[in-house]
Amino acid sequence: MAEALVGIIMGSQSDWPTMRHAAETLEALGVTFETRIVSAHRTPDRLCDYAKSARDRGIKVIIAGAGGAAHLPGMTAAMTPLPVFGVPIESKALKGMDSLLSIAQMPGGIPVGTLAIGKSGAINGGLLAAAVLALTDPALARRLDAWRSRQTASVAEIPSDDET
Ligand code: RP5
Repeated sequence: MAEALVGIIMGSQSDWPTMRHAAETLEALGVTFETRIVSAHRTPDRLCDYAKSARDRGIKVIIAGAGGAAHLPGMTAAMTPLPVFGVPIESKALKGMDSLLSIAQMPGGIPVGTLAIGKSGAINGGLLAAAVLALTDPALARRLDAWRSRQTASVAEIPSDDET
């Protein structure tokens, strides 16, 4: 199997219904990825191992989804020089505002590219990771262009009464 270029990590199994949209986006673009549950709080040693080994294992970009006190993207970024994109998971209590602020408000020096809360953020995390890889992969750049063209073509000009 081809080596994974993108690491999709998440704090919990409960994040997967959101993070699978990042995986599906990468799959549609023909980008190899791996998925792991890595909790900053419950499995801190797994997080250290993952973040510290990612670059040497060939990973180029990490997409990290977490909810609530969402330390996973920031702690991952602290332990790897790879680009890290954070996806705030929509939490029950605060609708993901807690996740968003935890991920976005990094101190200067350790960047995390923060995406939208929930599904949109996961999709865009996949697209951003692909865009980074496309800088040095012309075939992927063409696939990304085609993906955008298909999206543009799918938008109707006139609204329809059809609810489906
Ligand atoms: C975070 O806590 C996870 O990223 C998840 O979004 C949230 C809740 O986790 P569970 O209690 O559902 O496992 O670490």
